[in-house]
Amino acid sequence: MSTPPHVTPWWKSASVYQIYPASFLDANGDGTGDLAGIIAKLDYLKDLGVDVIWLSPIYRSPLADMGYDISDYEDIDARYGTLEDWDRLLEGVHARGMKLMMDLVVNHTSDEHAWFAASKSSKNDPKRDWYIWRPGKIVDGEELPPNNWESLFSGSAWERDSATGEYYLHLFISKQPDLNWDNPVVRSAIWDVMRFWVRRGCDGFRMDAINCISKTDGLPDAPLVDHTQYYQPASMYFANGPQVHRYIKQMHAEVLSHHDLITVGETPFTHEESELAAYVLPQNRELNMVFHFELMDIDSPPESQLLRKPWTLGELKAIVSRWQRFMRDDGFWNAVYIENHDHARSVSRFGNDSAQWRTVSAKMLAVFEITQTGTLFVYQGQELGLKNFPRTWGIEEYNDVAAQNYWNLIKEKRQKAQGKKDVDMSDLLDSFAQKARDHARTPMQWNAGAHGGFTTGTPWMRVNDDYPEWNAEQQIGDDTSVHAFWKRALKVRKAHDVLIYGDFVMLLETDEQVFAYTRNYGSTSALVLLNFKEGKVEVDLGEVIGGVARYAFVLGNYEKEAIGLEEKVTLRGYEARVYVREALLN
Ligand code: TEU
Repeated sequence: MSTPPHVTPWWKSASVYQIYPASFLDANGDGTGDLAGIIAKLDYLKDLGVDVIWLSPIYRSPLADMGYDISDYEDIDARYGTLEDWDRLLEGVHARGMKLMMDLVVNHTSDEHAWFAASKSSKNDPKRDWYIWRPGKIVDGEELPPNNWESLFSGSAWERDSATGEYYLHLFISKQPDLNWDNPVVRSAIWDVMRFWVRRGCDGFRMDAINCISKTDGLPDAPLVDHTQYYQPASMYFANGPQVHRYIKQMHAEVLSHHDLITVGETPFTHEESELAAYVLPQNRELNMVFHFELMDIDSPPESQLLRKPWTLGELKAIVSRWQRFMRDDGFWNAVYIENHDHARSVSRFGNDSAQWRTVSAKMLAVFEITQTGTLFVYQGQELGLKNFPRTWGIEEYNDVAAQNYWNLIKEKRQKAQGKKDVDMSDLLDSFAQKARDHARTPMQWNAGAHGGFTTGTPWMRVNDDYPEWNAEQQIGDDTSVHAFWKRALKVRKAHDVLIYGDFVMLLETDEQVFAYTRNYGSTSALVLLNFKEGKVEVDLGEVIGGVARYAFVLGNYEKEAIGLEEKVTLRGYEARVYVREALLN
């Protein structure tokens, strides 16, 4: 049994809800969601049990990567509203006892940011060194980019600027030039941006690609792994780089330490626990927690997150159990999530989105999340069991620059290899139908009206076809809905500290159908049983936990009323159950 932690900051027990503003609710009919739309739904969020709202970027942006390309950190994009709307939003959030967390995107800016315009204007501009500029490399008389790094969104990670003949680094698209964090003036400009929002009242930050801010000195060529092209994946030279912890410690000293904020770093390209421990362990004074990518990468082959590889429950169990137990006693704290704006819908990915199993498997995944230790993250629409849009939608429905660029790259390669324009791309559409980021970005389905009640205009992105029968209004009125279940599940989590803070003991380790674990906290234990498949399955608890006495039912996705616990339990398709037991004192 573990000892309760001495200090339990508020953000540990928080349920965070991520809003993707463009797709949440459009209040002014222009087809894009806005701050006024979010304000209109604050009661909906409060009623669900949300403690913290995380807003994906709403700053001024050309939206080349949906706002993760910021052209002014201290203003709201007109599509979303104004700074005054943001103040009203904050007021509404705080009035309901919730908190507001902003997305901090400071690995890069937009190429339309004034900082970059100055940087680009001349080699002698004082801001030249705010970004990462290098001359090209001459190989056999031909000019190549400074190194062979591949952009995360396909092609070279360098863009040549004809005015000065130099290249700038962009790990993401060319409209997202990387800031030069090695320049102390850049860092202090970033601390100022953070202070601006903290002063205005925000309660914390989700930090985009924060482990990518320090690049390896000399920017060496990446090893050759993809023989079909010149550009190579280079995360070993930009993820968790040499100065990253120095810079985040400085951020902590300059900004974070002066306030009571929630901070979560996004840390892609990293599966190694020890690597991430450095960001999170309290004595390091960096961040509260990070989003590790091991679970999100479970079904991706190395070449792209947009492709699919099969995964087993055994792999998922091993990943979850490792992170759940990792350095608990030293204060490592998890961020628990299975869905966000960069991934396909969890019910389609980890559950079963067929008509028969969608509701029950979405609820099972809710139990899976709320019974893990860590701060809980729910993505908009997850509380309704929203699923991927259908395979029948063509490539024109995929708006995301990641999907578009990857599609074009593969198409060009095929055209070249086959010597014809018309090439078969259906296999890639199969993959996209399962893995593209676009699935998470379709508009929220509020009701059965036109465009799911998301907008009175033309939505910036098509609403999933199922909105007439699958929407918030219909679910709120139905006690058996996914929404009603999430609401109950979030309450159950809050009522049982063992679910938030307890340790994690995996049972039935090699079972490929059932994920079962116990959690222990002080004198309380919880038992969690999750069937990840359609078929019924029997579990002999007598064998695994040596008896079921005094376990009380607290949550299940089949019946609402208590189901007693027998030593031999039969779990139905995608069934999930949670039991809690108080130890007998003496
Ligand atoms: O994502 C960082 C990231 O590396 C990935 O999750 C990325 O989406 C993936 O590699 C693409 O296939 C963050 C944001 O969450 C994402 O939306 C942005 O596009 C990206 O940074 C750039 O700001």
